[in-house]
Amino acid sequence: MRKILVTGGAGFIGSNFVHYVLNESDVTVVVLDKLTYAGNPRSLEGALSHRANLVVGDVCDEVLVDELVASVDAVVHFAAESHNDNSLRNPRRFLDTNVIGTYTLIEAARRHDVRYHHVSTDEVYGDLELDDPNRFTEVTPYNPSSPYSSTKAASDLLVRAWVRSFGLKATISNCSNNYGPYQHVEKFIPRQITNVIDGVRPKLYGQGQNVRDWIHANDHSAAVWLILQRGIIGETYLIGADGEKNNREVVEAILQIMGQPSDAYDFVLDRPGHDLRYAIDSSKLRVDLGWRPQFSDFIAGLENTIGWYRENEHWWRPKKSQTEAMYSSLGQ
Ligand code: NAD
Ligand code: TDX
Repeated sequence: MRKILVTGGAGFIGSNFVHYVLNESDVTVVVLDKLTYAGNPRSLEGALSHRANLVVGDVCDEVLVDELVASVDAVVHFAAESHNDNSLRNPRRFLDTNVIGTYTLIEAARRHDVRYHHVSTDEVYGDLELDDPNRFTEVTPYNPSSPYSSTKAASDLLVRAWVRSFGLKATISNCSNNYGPYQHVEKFIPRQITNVIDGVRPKLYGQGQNVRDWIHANDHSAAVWLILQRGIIGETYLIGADGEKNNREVVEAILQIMGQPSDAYDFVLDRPGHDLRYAIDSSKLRVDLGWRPQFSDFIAGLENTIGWYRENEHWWRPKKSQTEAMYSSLGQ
């Protein structure tokens, strides 16, 4: 592999992956990103050079996608509408980008016989009871709950069908909740960190009992890079770092690290259809490809992330007031 196309490379995880690949290899990277409200070219600062360039455009643009895919050895598809709460208010964009965008990319990858890696989420499997001893595996049936997760599930199924029907050279990964620097302030952890910086109490949906399985974005990037090089065509790999925590525990940890009383939060209106618990069994990735998470200490990763938001207000401040206005209109 000499040159790869990374879609959504100005987003949270896509930009992390671009930095990772440039550090780990000699590969040249072309980023295709529409720069929606979620994309920020500043997340690629220090990456754009003779080995990486940014093309501003839409993954649904067939002509542009065809031209770019024809010029690379592999495609890694991160671009998506990624926020559940937005999908409940305005689902249409999720269908366009997540479903038609994926269709556009896999058609181009098929035409040009280019390796394709599809980045997806554990949310395609629905949710688990709090006391369920089982975790999601590669054979758990799909059962998505939200407009976001149903469009991601649809996109995964398109990829599987293109592998079987057309011999597309594809792999799929489904990862749990990511955290780390450069995450949009609409998401749970950065929203609460930046609220505390602003002297606002963190907001927990419902009773704060919902469980997410946290993984640092660097560990996700390392797993995707490994799958791209050593994954078996047609296979799905689950990515997770054994990081289950309920939302209350996460907010209490943020408050504690930021020097606030650990009960200084509020409960707000719950998310409709709110998935109760996600949990990943990543044995296949660990056994078959030898992957291990490097950020196994969640509190240390959170301290580092809080430090980044404290030092990089210029990055998140322009998005904060509009995001909070949206939440307050929903009673959240
Ligand atoms: P993000 O919202 O931070 O970034 C998405 C990026 O895609 C943005 O840069 C945006 O400008 C770009 N984009 C959106 N629509 C586009 C379009 N039509 N054409 C081109 N670019 C477009 O998302 P993220 O959290 O970095 O998620 C990246 C991927 O990882 C998504 O596919 C998501 O489903 C998946 N994922 C995310 C998580 C998580 O916890 N955030 C977990 C598992 C999987
Ligand atoms: O203010 C909040 N209060 C709160 O309690 C927000 C924004 C969220 N929450 C809860 C909802 C979830 O239980 O926190 C949890 C995490 O919420 P999000 O950050 O919105 O993430 P989630 O809905 O779990 O989805 C994330 O992980 C899977 C990503 O946004 C998806 O892109 C990914 O596929």
